[in-house]
Amino acid sequence: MTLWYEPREILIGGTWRRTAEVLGVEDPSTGEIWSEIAAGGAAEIDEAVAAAEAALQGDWGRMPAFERGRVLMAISRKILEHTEELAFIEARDVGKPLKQARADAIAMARYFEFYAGACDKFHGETIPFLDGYTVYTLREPHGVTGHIIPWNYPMQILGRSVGAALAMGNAAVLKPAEEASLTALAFGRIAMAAGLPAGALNIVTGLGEAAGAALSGHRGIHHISFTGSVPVGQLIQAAAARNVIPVTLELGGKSPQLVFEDADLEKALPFLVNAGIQNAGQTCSASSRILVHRARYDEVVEKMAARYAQLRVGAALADLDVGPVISGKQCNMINGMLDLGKDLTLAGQGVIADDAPKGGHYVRPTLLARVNPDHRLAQEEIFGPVQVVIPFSDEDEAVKIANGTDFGLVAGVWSENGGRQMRMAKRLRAGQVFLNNYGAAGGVELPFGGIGKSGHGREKGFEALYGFSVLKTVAAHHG
Ligand code: TXE
Repeated sequence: MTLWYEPREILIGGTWRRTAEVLGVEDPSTGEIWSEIAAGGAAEIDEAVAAAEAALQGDWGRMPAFERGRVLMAISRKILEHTEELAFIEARDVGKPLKQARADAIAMARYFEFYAGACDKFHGETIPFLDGYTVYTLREPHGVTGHIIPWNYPMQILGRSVGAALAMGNAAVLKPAEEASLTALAFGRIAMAAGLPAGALNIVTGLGEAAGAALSGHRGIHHISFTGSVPVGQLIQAAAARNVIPVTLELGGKSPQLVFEDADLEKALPFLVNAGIQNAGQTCSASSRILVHRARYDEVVEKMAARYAQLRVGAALADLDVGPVISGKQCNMINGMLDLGKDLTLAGQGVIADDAPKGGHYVRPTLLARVNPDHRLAQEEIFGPVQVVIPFSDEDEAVKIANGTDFGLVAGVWSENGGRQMRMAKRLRAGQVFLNNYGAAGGVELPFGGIGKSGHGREKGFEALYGFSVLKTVAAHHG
């Protein structure tokens, strides 16, 4: 394994450079510091924004759409050439099992492939108007786009956000999460080697309060996309309001899966559990609430509990079912939430492997039954491998419980009744509804985003291109 990147460097205007200060990076599997990143701040963000603006005025801004597509496609291919290295780095940095990290690298390549093909196929239109006029619209980039991404899926979120922004011809400034910046930096090397012009992508690592705040409040950016916590999302939206720029927020959720009495349980079961424990539950679209019709309630709890008993937790490179959570802070937060559930029915738990390193941040996957829908564990995002199972009696009650949180990101429905599927799809408050599946295999084509405190704006798919471009109307009077 060659670690072919230098994590203490940031990328500005096509040049890699160091900062005066560095930050230690912890391996969540061991609790040891295994790397360092540059601690960028306001000065580096200023330079990155200026470099992005210069790229828009230069080679990148003048590049024809089809050539942008070729560059994005070259990036996609290079990511695939480095899948194993990227997966290794991500597994150590985030703590996710190697197979999940590998899937994330492949998904990042797929985003660039998808958006490569879209570059020269997304355009304006002509509008019939008065005699003597020709009216048409132009789809243009916003200009400089800011991207603040979290640590749970660094590669996937980079792919969906930066991929779509570059496809529309924006120049991006990316601020990865301080906990897990290394694959973003490795991606920077890949993008430059694939021929992305200098300044089209700039990467500044550093703390959220420093580099992140400087980027979101910068007067030189024209759009900001953010994935992370609700409180920081509120700060980002306030900063965007001051500069009157558009903002895309993806802030997590409390996503339910509804299991009706006619559900095909054998098909549903793997999805019910996996959607709660994947990436140790640190997934914005994690299904942390399982709502089950009373007629099948005991059966579902029993079968889910049996799966939980088989779950093995260990170091990322041991590649078990579940890895550690990202940090001691996150671990304490999850355990604090679990303390609130001491009076609830503990239905099932996974097992921490004997050889899991002692300093790692391990949490036993936990299934809690007979939870009141108003309980804090059924209302607040836990962001750990914890699921609650709630009973319901009919469709109306199921919808009331499902829609009864501040969030609205994803919902899943398990039923063999076609009419019910359609009714649920309409009544559930969520940005994505999955019928007899959950997550639709992570498809990059599927628009994604939330309602309520889950945020607003849509990423992924063709829909993201609307968000990362602006429409100009041209009306020519020619007699
Ligand atoms: O998020 P933060 P944290 C939720 C989840 C988790 C909680 C806390 O519930 O337990 O948030 O996680 C940058 N100005 N999600 O503390 O702080 C930061 O550097 C500008 C859900 O990690 O929101 C990082 O790059 N930027 C979620 C990014 O924001 C700032 C994914 C996310 O960090 C900033 C992650 C500031 N003042 C957490 N402060 C999801 N939707 O999937 C921090 N940042």
